[in-house]
Amino acid sequence: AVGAQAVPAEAVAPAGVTSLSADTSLSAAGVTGQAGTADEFDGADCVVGPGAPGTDARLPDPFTRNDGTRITAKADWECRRAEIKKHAEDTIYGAKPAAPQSVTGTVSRTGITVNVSDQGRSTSFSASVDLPSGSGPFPAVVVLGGFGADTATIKNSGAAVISFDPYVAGAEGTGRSTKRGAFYDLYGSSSSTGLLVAWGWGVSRIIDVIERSDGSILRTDSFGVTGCSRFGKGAFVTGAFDQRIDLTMPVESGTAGAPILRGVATESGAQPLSSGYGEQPWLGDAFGSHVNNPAGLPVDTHSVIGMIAPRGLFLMENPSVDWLGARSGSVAALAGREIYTALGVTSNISYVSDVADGTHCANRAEWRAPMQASIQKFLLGTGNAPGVFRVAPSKSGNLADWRTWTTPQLS
Ligand code: MCU
Repeated sequence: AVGAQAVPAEAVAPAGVTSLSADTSLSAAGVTGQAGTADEFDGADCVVGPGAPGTDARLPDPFTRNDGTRITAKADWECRRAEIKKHAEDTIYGAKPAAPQSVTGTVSRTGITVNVSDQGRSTSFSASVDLPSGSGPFPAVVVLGGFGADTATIKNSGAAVISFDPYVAGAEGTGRSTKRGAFYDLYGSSSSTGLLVAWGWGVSRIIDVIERSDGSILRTDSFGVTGCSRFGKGAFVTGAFDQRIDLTMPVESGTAGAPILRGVATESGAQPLSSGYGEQPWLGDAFGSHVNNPAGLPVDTHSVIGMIAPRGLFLMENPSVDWLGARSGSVAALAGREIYTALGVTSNISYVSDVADGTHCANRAEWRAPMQASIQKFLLGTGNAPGVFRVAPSKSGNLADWRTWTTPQLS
């Protein structure tokens, strides 16, 4: 097709094996938040020790390894993050499989097609593209779902919008053993992996196609993700599980999104864990045994924020709807910010919940400037990380109530 580029039908090298690019996850480029090449997830050569269940109603120490030692250097985060990822997969979300054997597709000015095969099974899906003004190539923000994301601000900031319907990757309304969508076409309808990882997997395959395109329309190295409500949960998990995403912007994600799971379990009016697990198969099947025992989780969402660190993160929450658990969201952000601080990039995380309009998924003026600054810094490489942290007084959690650990000075 005119304007479309075929992507070579080559197999994807396993993460950590490709020599295409240096690992920038904790390099200078990664720490300063510049867009750049990275693997889907680094840490393939880390030894992930056997983990133990959690034992505390407060947040586990993200800096203590599975073997009980504490990390001492920023460079240690890569392998600690790999341990956190394994725990998060095993107990909260379900596993995200290694990169599939083949991903091909096309990028045009209006759309992206994706064909994926793995272990003898194949599937395809597509997403639409809406370019900003200017000549490009442009960075792109993947918008999950059709509402609640400020696409005007994304485009005005100089990024393309990729609209992706997450339900093509993982449908809602199924049972846990009858899951449907492109992810489950490949990995089976009774896969124990929940929808949020399935949605993120879809975004990762879109990135595969862009990464291997000629880069004339969309940049091959600069990606963001956003979405509101259930798609805010999806944006959060998508960013955590793909380090090629330079900027993650979850909106009003609620239970199963950014708010600490230990917190929503007790926060007045917040969506209970049983509902977050049961309303849709968003979380992995394994979370079923933690619905009534969040203290037994070896990690919590502050550590999932640590999977995103040091990359750009802008969390947006709504204090007016109790169901959304914004107090637990503030604790996740405060605790997660300690990881950013330890890595020397405190301003790479922003959080804004002191918003006037209480309507769920409203387009809010308070979020525009930090969103624009985040896109400029993390996707275009201009200006400074916003480092905005504004918590609604009505839903302000106290980190000291939730931790016994201190934040290390990492070398
Ligand atoms: C906050 O996201 C969800 C919430 O978890 C659900 O309980 C509710 O039914 O839907 C919200 C949502 O996605 O709203 C658009």
